[in-house]
Amino acid sequence: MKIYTYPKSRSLRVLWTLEEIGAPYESVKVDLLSPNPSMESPHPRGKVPFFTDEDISISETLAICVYLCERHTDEALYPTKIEKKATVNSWLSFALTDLETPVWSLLKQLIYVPENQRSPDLLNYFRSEASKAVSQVNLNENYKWITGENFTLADIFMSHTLLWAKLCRIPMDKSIEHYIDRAMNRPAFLRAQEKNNL
Ligand SMILES: N[C@@H](CCC(=O)N[C@@H](CS)C(=O)NCC(=O)O)C(=O)O
Repeated sequence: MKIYTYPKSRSLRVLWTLEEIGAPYESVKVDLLSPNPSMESPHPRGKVPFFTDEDISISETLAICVYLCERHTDEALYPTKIEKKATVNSWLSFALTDLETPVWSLLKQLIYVPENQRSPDLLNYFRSEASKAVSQVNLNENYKWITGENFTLADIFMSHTLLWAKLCRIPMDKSIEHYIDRAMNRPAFLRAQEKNNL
């Protein structure tokens, strides 16, 4: 299995999934932003993450992570029981739509647009949409992780997107900050982060 990566990008979510599963893999860092890349991503739109497993090629972070869980039948990370899977899928969908859309739009403005070229109206709009989505994350205090006792794929996507929101200084409850910290202190996350940022 080969995964194409770039530091501080979504490829971290795939490496984290692989580390949680404990599957062997090879990671290849691509030259994402260079005008003359020495290593390009084979992704059809030149992005990361991109993944290959013998004759299978997959783009899109969630599709790769679900493939990995199903390939390795990781029942805890991505349950097969339909009720549990539906709960994990609900959080995955929330993470990638309501939460990630404004957070990623805001992050891109802050990272790629020079300060003197940013539109205050646009920034305020993304900030308010991101704050609304973060305020809608109600963690159940009886649950260890977002869907219950087990750490799942939903925690990888939710905690990483909430981390992006935190980096954009979106206000959040202490309980959410603690949730992010607990997720990011998992040994699998720490190994994945180290590999992704090489
Ligand atoms: N929907 C895609 C988004 C992938 C994506 O936009 N990746 C960024 C890095 S986090 C990228 O490759 N950007 C470079 C580009 O758009 O050319 C996914 O979830 O995998």
